[in-house]
Amino acid sequence: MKTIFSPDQLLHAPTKEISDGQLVPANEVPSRAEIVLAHLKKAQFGEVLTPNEFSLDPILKVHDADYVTFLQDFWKLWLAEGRTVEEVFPFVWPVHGLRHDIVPDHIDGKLGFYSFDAGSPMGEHTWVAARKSAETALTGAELILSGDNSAFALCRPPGHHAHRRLYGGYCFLNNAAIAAQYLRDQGVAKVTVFDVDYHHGNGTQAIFYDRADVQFLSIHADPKVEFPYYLGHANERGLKEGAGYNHNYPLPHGTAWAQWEEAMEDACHSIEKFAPDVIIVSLGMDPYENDPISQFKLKTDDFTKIGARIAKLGKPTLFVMEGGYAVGDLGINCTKALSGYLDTVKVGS
Ligand code: OKP
Ligand code: ZN
Repeated sequence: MKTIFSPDQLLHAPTKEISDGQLVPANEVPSRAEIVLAHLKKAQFGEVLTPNEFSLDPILKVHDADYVTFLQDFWKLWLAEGRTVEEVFPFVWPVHGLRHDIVPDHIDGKLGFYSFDAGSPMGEHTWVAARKSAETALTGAELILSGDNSAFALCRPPGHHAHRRLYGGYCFLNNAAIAAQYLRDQGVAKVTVFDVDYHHGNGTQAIFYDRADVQFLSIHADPKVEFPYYLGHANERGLKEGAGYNHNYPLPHGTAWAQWEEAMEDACHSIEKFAPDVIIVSLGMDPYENDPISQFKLKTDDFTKIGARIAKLGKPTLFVMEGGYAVGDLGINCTKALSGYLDTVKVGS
């Protein structure tokens, strides 16, 4: 299995985030990607390619043009306002009853307009890194189109929380959604996005909510008690043509393998029924028992089992990295998921 990664993805390097009422050290840091890369190399997992270059078109198929322009320009606007702080945070949002139809000119108004949390630091290089991260996913999609049975897009920053016109949850561009849409536009009829990150993939869900050509399934902590709080409930089943193509598995804090696996089995049956041509896995390693921001209890070997079950679905599969913040164990957990997949595919064929 080939891995795709660009060193430019390391340029987004937040040092702190807002959480629990204070500035705390950032969780979504460059070393996450570096440790995954190091472990894949150590396991002699396969070739590591840098992403191909793409025009903005495949990104603009998923994200609104004004949002992409904002991501490209916010740093300039921040500096123009005389700000010297290197990390950019919103602090006011157009929530219930406030207007959504006029985009403010001021940087602080724009930041709140285009975000849904205060926990996603941005800086000078965030756009470059996010764009490369999306191109890493797109290159993975190209590998699948050219006949590879699987690929690993080592995306960072992650993507699954980003909506068409909103950033949040450390995510700016929805890498998995951009890859899914690209596959569709290249003639792949049916795509499944299976999100195993600890957090609900609210952005991916929202992007495909009214569509029957992209199925979305997510196993995650119950939004009643976990970020992103306002999406990810079991009764969100899709709208219009998309009705029945969205599946959420909210699970309680403390969930360990047996309960997680039960949800995965159900999800896999829905995937089998949908019969996608390609599966994209939003691969978060944060259901891990030692993850600093998660309250699930998966163990390192459980990631092998996740990979193996996905392999049994028997479809070309693009793994797109999402979360996972126990940096010390992130490389091994990720390698376990991917080799669990690959070892099972090999035995099967
Ligand atoms: C991104 B991904 C913890 C605050 C956590 C946001 C979490 C974003 C997770 N006190 N804030 O899904 O792994
Ligand atoms: Zn997560």
